[in-house]
Amino acid sequence: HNIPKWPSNILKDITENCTVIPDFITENEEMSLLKEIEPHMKRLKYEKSHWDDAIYLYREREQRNWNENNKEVLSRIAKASFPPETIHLSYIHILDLHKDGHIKPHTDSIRYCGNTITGVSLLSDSVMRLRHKDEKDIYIVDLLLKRRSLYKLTGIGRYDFTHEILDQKESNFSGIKVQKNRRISVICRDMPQKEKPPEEL
Ligand code: AKG
Repeated sequence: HNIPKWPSNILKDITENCTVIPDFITENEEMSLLKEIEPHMKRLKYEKSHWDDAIYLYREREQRNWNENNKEVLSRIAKASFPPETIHLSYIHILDLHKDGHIKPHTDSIRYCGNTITGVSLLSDSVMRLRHKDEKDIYIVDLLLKRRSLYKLTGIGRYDFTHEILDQKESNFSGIKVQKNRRISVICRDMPQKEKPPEEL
């Protein structure tokens, strides 16, 4: 993490709740995931813009069924990221970002995502930038997402900060250029919190 002087409560929350585990999967596990992802993905065309205009040059799909090896990896991701008993979505979101693509600052809608977003990065390193929603040029954290690492966003990083993936020209971390190529992320989310039942009259 790359953090300027911040109020200690924000700093503590973001440091505890927005984490990256390097080498979360092995090269073999990365290959095994790609083998199951690529045949479907390569039939799709890269899109220039997303329905809410958050992503540039990407293709995506959701996958529910996986082979046994990959299932094991996916359950390790869930175990590392969600508190026990959390119900996470059974569809895994797979996002293929072109070398020249990027993801603009956004927060995931509470209609589709609960408290946690977690993802493993395949094929390329990249930089994820978190910006505070009200102080977007002051409270900024960059996370280096190395190939095969697992990131997790929860707490204020999920709700009070936007996240984005920098385009290749801007991809620097601690002053060092990060080579961003085509990147595939395998993303898990927990279920949105159920709405409170209406109060009885
Ligand atoms: C999201 O799921 O909201 C993202 O921005 C995905 C980030 C990623 O590619 O890992």
